[in-house]
Amino acid sequence: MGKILIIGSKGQIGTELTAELVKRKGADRVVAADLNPAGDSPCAFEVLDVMDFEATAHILKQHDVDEVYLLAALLSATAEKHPLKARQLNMESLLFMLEQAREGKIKKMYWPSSIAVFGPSTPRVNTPQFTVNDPNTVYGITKYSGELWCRYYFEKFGVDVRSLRYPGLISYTAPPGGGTTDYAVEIFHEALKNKRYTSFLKEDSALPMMYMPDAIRATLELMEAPAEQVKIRTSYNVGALSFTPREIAAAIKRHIPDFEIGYQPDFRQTIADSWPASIDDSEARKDWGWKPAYDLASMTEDMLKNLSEGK
Ligand code: NAD
Ligand code: AKB
Repeated sequence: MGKILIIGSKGQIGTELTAELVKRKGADRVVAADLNPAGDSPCAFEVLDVMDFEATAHILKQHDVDEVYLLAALLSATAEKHPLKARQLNMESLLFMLEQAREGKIKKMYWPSSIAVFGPSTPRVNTPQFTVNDPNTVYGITKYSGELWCRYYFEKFGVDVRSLRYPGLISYTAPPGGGTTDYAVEIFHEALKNKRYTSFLKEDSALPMMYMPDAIRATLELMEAPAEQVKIRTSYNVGALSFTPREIAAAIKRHIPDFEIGYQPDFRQTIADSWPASIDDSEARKDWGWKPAYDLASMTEDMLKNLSEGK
């Protein structure tokens, strides 16, 4: 049996996905890779720039890889600052890996998309799976065109590529990597440290969010689903939570009564305004049984508990 390679393994998702894959499959079946070599790895680790295609192809061969999780990307806020770099990394790494799959060098791949594939003309509440997609951010444009490439390689060449449109992800293990939803992680750290947080989004700016244990489970459930159940080959809407900065602050205040929040919206507000407020994930529920476990109260309690214990 071939190995599983996670590219971008030191990021917010990669850290937890790598740990879970090692737990489920065994350390000898998993290889982690990232530009950033910091910290320990629970399995074999390679320092890799995925844009170095020769080195990436070499790692696929050297480790007998047959399944890839391609997580390396620039997220929404960083991508607005470095548009061409974002276009290059987010698109070309995907096309390189799709080509590897088309040539039979890997059997299966996962590539995450985002709620950023939607835009200002998309219905904002309970955003359907199939609707207007008119992203107006660099990041959203790369994610939406990436989705179309995934479907093209599936339909034309039979490449087994699977994808989820993650909402903003909340976790305590690794910091978020430069997105618009990062406030929903920062707020917990600041609440515990300083009992005060200044949000870069307005108090009533609702966005879809998900706790990381749900996101990791959704990813692995999709990857383990029989191929015929994976009917959408662009990317699946997956929902869990939807809240505003004011609502998450109130949830934290139930545990830390003297916590205070202030608001100083910056350029990320414009990005948030173009995204959905909540997501209709009925296709994912129907096709492969998606169901989130955490609501705002249970996510908040678990975040505060784990961060206070220094995890
Ligand atoms: P992150 O920024 O935390 O992690 C990305 C990792 O990729 C980092 O460890 C970085 O060092 C690595 N990386 C960057 N350039 C690289 C390169 N050239 N070669 C190898 N490694 C490189 O991002 P994340 O939050 O873990 O997101 C992972 C994926 O999930 C991205 O595609 C992102 O768009 C998507 N996503 C994330 C969220 C979220 O809320 N975290 C939501 C929607 C979609
Ligand atoms: C971001 O804010 O860029 C990400 C995402 C929702 O894709 N968290």
